[in-house]
Order: sequence, then C-alpha cells, then structure tokens
Amino acid sequence: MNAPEQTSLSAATDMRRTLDAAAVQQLTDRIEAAQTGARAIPKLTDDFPGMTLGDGYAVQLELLRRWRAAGRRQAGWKAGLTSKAKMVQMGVTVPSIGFLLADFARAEGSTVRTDDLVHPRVECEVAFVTKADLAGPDVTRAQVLAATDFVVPAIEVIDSRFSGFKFDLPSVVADNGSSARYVTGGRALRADGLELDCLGVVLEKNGEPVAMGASTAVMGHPADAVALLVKVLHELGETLPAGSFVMSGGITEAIAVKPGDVVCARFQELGSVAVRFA
Ligand code: 0L1
Ligand code: MG
Repeated sequence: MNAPEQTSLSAATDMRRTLDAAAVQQLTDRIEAAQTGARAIPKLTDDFPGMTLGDGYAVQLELLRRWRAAGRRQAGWKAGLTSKAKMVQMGVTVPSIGFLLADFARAEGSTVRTDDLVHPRVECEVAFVTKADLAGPDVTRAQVLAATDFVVPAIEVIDSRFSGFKFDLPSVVADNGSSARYVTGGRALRADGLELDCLGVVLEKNGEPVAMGASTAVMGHPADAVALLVKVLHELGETLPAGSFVMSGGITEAIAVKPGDVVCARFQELGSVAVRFA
C-alpha cells in the first residue's frame, strides 16, 4: 500500500457505473464466497480494471439485497476511511460507506472467533443511534445531532477479504468496507451534553496502549461523517431511517489482532469497550 498523494474528507459522489448486470452478479458471488468462507481473494480490479466506485457500490448493494432476502436483518450503516490516518494507512483518497447487519454484533466482554475472519483488525469509533430519518445531499452536522438519540463507544472489527490488504476504493467498497463485527459498550449518552469533536481515546492491546487519538480525527467531528454517509446514501437512492445504528469511522489507524489478544478502547466521557479474540 502506498500513501495517497492527496486525501479528501468529502464524499466521492461520482456513481457512474461500467459493469453490466452479469458482472455485478459475478463479483458479488466472489465477495460473498470470500466473506462466508473467510478466504482471501485478489482485488476485484485485477480482473475488472475499469471498475468504478459506483460499480463497487452496485456489488455492495447486491450483497445486501441477497442477505436481506436470506432473512438477515440490517442494523444500520458505517462510514469508513473517515480519518486521514486511515486513508494514509490504506492508500485510498476518499471515505466510503458499508452496511451493518444485526448479526455482525458481538457482546461487550465476549470472545470473538477469528477462524471465520481473514485479516481481523480493530478500530475505535463513536457510534450513533438515530431517532429521526435523515435524507438528502446536504444534511448538516446540526441536523445529524438533532436526529441522534444517543451515542455509544464501539470497537469495529474490520476484515479485508483481499490478499495482503492490496485493494483500491472500488474493491473495498464492493467488500462492504471490510465490515465484519462490531461491539458496543461503555455508556450510551445524549450527544448534546458532549463535546463530540474532542473526545480522547486510547486503544489498548493486551494491556499496552497501541494507538491513541481524538474524535476530531474523524472529519473534524464524527457527526460530519454521519452527514457524509447520508450524502452517499442519497447518491445511491437510499436514506437513513430513524432507529439506525451508525458507526462514524476509526479515530486511529486499525490495529491487527490474533487469537489470545484482548483489546480495550477507553473513551473519554463514554467509558470503555473490551473484547477478546480466540
Ligand atoms: O471501517 C473502515 O474504516 C473501512 C476500512 C476499509 C479498509 C480496511 O480494511 O482497512
Ligand atoms: Mg471502521
């Protein structure tokens, strides 16, 4: 992965598509098999070099359609690659979104299996639960905060299915933004009593601090990442309904985990979230 020359913390909204319906099905088959079989695959653009961001979202939405048809419930959405640290780490230049299924959730303090994951890594994030619908291209930070029921600290376990973490934006978007598991904990608090843009966090692995940061790293304010997510949803013809669970993006770079590791994210004001890997 090479560091991108220039990063942009605004949404890429060019959703032009180049793949026909058969290619979208073929690539969704590949992603679905890699995710369910925990198998690493080459990035999709190796075979489809003209693939666009819009094509990546077409694959992601087809995957969501299949899993909902199979009876899996959607809990909400995640914004990803929303900090410069993450973009530089992954060599991409704009943020992305992905969907979250209810069965991705794991309980705080529980043990997360790694044998059904490919490259598990953790991120500490501020998660939002909404109480009003959000829709459209120009949602503001204030509108996101007014529509927020509460915020809660979270650990996201991401799992890129691409061999050696070699991917680009269309490929990672098709892979649902590496979504795999998430864990909430700490305290669920109303957003209006918090300075949400300057919450410190320390990420510990096996009792040692391995990353630290402040929530301002997420686009200046995590609510701005939620606004960006709503803008991308708008471009995809979707909205964010009331009652959605939304992860706003990693505050620090992602940290690799392996069986036996215990990870704890300690958030200022919001408390801590811990999880073990086996
Ligand atoms: O949650 C995210 O920031 C998305 C990460 C996608 C790329 C990766 O696997 O790190
Ligand atoms: Mg994340």
